[in-house]
Amino acid sequence: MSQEFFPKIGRIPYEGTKSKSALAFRHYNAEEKVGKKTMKEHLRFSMAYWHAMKNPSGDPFGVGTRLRPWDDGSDSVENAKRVADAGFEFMEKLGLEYYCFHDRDVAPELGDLRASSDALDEVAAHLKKLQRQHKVKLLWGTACLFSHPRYMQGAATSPDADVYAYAAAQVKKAMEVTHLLGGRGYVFWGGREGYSTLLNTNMKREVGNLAHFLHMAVDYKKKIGFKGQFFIEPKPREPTTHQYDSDAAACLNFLRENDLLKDFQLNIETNHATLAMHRMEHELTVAADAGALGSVDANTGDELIGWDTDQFPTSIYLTTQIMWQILKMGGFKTGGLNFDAKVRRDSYEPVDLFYAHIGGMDAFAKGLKIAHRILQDGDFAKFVTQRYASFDRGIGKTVTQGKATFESLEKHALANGEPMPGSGRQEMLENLLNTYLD
Ligand code: XLS
Ligand code: NI
Ligand code: NI
Repeated sequence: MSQEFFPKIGRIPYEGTKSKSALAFRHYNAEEKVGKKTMKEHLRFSMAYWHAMKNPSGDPFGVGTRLRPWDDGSDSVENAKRVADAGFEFMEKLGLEYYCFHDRDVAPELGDLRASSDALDEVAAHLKKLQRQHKVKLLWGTACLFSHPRYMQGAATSPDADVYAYAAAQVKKAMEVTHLLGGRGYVFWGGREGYSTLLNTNMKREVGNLAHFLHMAVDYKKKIGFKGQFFIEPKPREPTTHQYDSDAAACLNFLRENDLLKDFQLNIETNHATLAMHRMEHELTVAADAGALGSVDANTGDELIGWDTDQFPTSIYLTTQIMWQILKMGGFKTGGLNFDAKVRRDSYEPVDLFYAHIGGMDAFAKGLKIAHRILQDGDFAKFVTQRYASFDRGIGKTVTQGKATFESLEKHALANGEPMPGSGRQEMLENLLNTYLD
């Protein structure tokens, strides 16, 4: 290592729950087994390059506050490489095995497309070297199709064909780089894919163009032999008022309608679920039930603020529910837990980045252990099976098998008098869940 960016901080050790150190894990013990896999294999933690390395912590009312001695703010490739050096030192010290990036996080956007792509190639070669040196892998790559003014009215849903072409060129390059770096996946998040007023919008045309765009991406993926998984990341609004990928169900519908479901899974983010007025476990379940739960952007929102505050997840209740769904579907295959989260604006020192990730990793490690026990015990599964048992026998079974008719059900209803379902027992089940958190 030529230059050290976090000289006062060593590798973060696991010290167990008795530890009083703020720079140690209390639950995350990478090699410890939970069931058949190690914690590291279950959790597949990833650093979000844009938040950890590049975000200056500005807000709509104030400038950035963060001290980021690794970034001189210039557009040089030299600077981009130095930021990467800091990032990989950071990941190695935390034991983060994966990272995710947008093209414009890792390399500068320059005066024209050719120059930007060349810069990206140069930085990618450096990233490849760093991945080997630090034993870090790329979870997913993506293209930033939302910052530059050209994308103010959308990228793959822009009303302007030249902008659309530019976006395609950018995605093509970002896919090539993701492929070069052995990315496990590639994400499409459509922050500007949507509209703010129907007075100027042809929604059908925009959504149709988006479908064409994704089909071209699938074709190109095959052409270059990229084996990573494609993900769509739902979000209902912010920055755009009405985003087309508004929640898991809307994404699944779009994918099915456009014959794309076999090529895409979903990357579900907690704070986006909140903005869609769903609980995270709802979004995970909708995706998993369709066989399309791929990856998770691990963060959380503020209960009092209605936007994407991207906070680090520290609630064990939340991480338990997330890991419960992940274990239920048999664990991550290509996805992982990407900390799409940022430290608060007032947490401006580099060490705060460590505290934040340690907290998130520990919360998920604990959530994993609890979820594993819940599934082992099987009490919840037993309750739910029982609750629907009437569909496994008698008249219910004819419904399940698709053999019932309105006539047969009417006959049953007439013969059986007033029905009454069993208690839902919500409070008893909430109490039971709390016993696992003790
Ligand atoms: C923004 C999104 C974004 C994606 C990647 O809200 O979460 O960060 O994860 O483009
Ligand atoms: Ni995200
Ligand atoms: Ni987000």
